[in-house]
Amino acid sequence: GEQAYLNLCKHILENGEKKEDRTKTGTYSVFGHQMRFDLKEGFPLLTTKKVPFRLVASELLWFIKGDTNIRYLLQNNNNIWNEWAFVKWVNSTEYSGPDMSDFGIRSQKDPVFNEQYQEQMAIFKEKILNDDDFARNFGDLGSVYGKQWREWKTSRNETIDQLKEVIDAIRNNPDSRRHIVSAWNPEDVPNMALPPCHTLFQFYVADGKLSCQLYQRSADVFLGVPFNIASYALLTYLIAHECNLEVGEFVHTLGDTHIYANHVEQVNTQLNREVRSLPQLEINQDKTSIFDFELNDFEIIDYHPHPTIKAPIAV
Ligand code: THF
Repeated sequence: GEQAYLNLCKHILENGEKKEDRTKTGTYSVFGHQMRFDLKEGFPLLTTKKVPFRLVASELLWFIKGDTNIRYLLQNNNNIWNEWAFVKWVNSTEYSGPDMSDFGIRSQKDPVFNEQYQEQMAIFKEKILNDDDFARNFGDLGSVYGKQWREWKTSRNETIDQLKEVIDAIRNNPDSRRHIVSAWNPEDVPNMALPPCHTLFQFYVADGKLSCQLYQRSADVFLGVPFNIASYALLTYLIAHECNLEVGEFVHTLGDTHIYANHVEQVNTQLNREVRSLPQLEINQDKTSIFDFELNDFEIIDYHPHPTIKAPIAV
C-alpha cells in the first residue's frame, strides 16, 4: 500500500545513483523495483499528499477513448500533457513568437523567460480549444497510449483493439496467461511525442478477483507514480466491474525509478507525514461497458489527504 510507496522514496534517497537524464534536470535513480497494492483495502490514492483524482480519471478516459489529442484534456481542465504538444508547435514554421528552445528547464531558472513561456502557453491552449485546424495539427501527440490500446496498426494495415480484446478474453477465458496490452510498438516509437512510460500491462484472474500488473520503463516517483498507481487501479476497477469480478491487486513493476533532483525537498516533506486511511471508489452502477463511462460516473469518497505539494514537471 501507501507505505510501499513511501519506502520506495526513502530507498531512492538513500541508495539512488546520481544520474543525468534527457530533461537535463538530474535524478537519483534505482533500477528495478516492485510495489503491491491490495485494491480490497480501498482505492490507492495517496493520502500523504493530495492527488487530483479528477485529472487521473480524465486522462484514463482519454486513453480508453483512443484519443491522442490534448484538446479533450483541455476541455476537462487537464493540463498534464500540454508541454508535449507545445514543443511541436514552437519547433514548427507556424510559430513566430520568442525562442522557446529548452522551455522546460529555462522556465524554472529564468523568471523573465518564464513570463514569455506562460504567455505563449496561454496562446497555445486558447488555439487548441478554439481552432479546429490548429488542434488537428498541433494538439495530437502521435501514436501514444490511446492509439496503441485501441488501434494498433498491423503490417497488413489492419487495426487491433487491444483493450476490447483483452476484456473479451478476461470474460471468456479468465485463466489465460495472455491478458496483455502493450503500448510499446517499436516501429511507432519514433512517431510518438514521448515513448510510453507505462510499457505493458497484464491482467490475472483467480478466486473471482481481477489483478493487474504494469511494467513501467521509466518512473517519475514524485509526480508521475502517484498518478500511475491511481490510473491503473481505476482501470482495474472498471474492467472488473464490466466482467463481474471483484478487484484483486495492482502490482507495479518499475524500471528506471527516479526522483528528480528538484523534487527532493518535496519528497522529504511528504515522508514526514502520517499515512491516513484510504478513500473508496464508487462507480455508477447503471453503466457496465468501460467504453461508456464519463467523468461524473466515478466518485471518490472519504478522501482526507494531507495538502498538495507543488513541484515542477521535467519536460
Ligand atoms: N514526464 C515526466 N517528467 N513525469 C511524468 O510523470 C510524466 N508522465 C506523463 C508524461 N510525461 C511525464 C504526464 N503525467 C503531473 C502528473 C502527471 C503527469 C504530468 C504532470 C503533475 O504535474 N501533477 C501535479 C498536479 C498538476 C495539476 O494540478 O495540474 C501533482 O501535484 O500531482 C507519466 O505518466
